Amino acid sequence: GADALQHRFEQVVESEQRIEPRDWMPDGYRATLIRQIAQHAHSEIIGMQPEGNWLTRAPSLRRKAILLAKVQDEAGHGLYLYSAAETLGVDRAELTEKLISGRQKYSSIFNYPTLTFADVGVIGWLVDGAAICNQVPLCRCSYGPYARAMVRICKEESFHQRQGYELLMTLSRGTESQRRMLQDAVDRWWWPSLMMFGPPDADSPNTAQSMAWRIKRHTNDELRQRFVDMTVPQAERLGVTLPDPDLEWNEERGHHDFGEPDWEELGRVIRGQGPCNAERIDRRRSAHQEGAWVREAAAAHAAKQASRART
Ligand code: FAQ
Repeated sequence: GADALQHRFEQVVESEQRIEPRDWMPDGYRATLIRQIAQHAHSEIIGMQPEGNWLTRAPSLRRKAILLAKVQDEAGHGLYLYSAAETLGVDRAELTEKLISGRQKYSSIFNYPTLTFADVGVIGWLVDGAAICNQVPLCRCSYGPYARAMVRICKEESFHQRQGYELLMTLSRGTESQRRMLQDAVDRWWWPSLMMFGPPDADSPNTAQSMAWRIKRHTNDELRQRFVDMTVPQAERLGVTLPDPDLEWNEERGHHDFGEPDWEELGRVIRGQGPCNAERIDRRRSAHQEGAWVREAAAAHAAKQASRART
């Protein structure tokens, strides 16, 4: 009966085995995964825009090839994640519709503008760095298809992070104005990167249940702390200052103390009022409309193949 199913589900989760698409799962578990995986997929797809903005203006052929590869990887990540969501009984077309009508979220970070080429490096270093911190534990998520998608995605994110750091290392060895450009990009992206981890634990309605289901493996604040600790020595090596006067090593805790991000700002960006929200969604909507003929042609082709196979 229902109790036996619930019991078996809990046993699988508690023994660190994986829940698979055909297994019984509580409705709330399914809904939470659809919400998180869809939001994650949308983030990868919308996340192509800020860096894509610099593809035609990369300073060298080498930088252009690297950036092109990275942006294409993000498209791939979006597609694996939509496929993982589809194993839960939703349809990718429906998820896209929810994104472009503003009914599903994507990461706040992609609503900030990319003003200089240094932003490309800083996105790799900080944004992909934060993504790795958040996503490595998701490789142990209790839902099999999501956990497995994360393994490959994390490998590619590591390459993204390295390319960003290497770009910034080059800038840091450059001219005075290149070093200023680097510092300016760090100043603009630091706080939004900390906000990627979500609201503080006390204001995070979903964390407790998602941890109990072993979808999330750490709280938002735990991961944010891990990210700060990981990033500080890298900033030192780059010779940049992280724009937080309260940032300092706390010997007793064995971690860095740091200041409070502007949570009001995160709330505004999540509600759609960030600097680039409207532009990002407009761009996504028009790309979707411009692609309508491709979807129609693919569907017509598939129908023709299927009818040939029958005869
Ligand atoms: N932005 O209760 P919680 C990438 C929402 S990395 C927007 O703490 P939860 C790689 C949250 O959905 C970025 N919304 O929620 C890349 C919830 O609203 P809801 C994507 C946010 O789910 C790099 C409400 O606030 N990564 O794409 C944000 O337990 C470079 C309450 O929050 C992922 O999605 C935010 N920052 O924890 C690509 C990772 N924070 O849905 C291109 C997977 C919170 O109830 C270029 N996701 N909200 O209406 C997660 O780990 C979690 O979903 C969190 C949020 C940690 C993001």
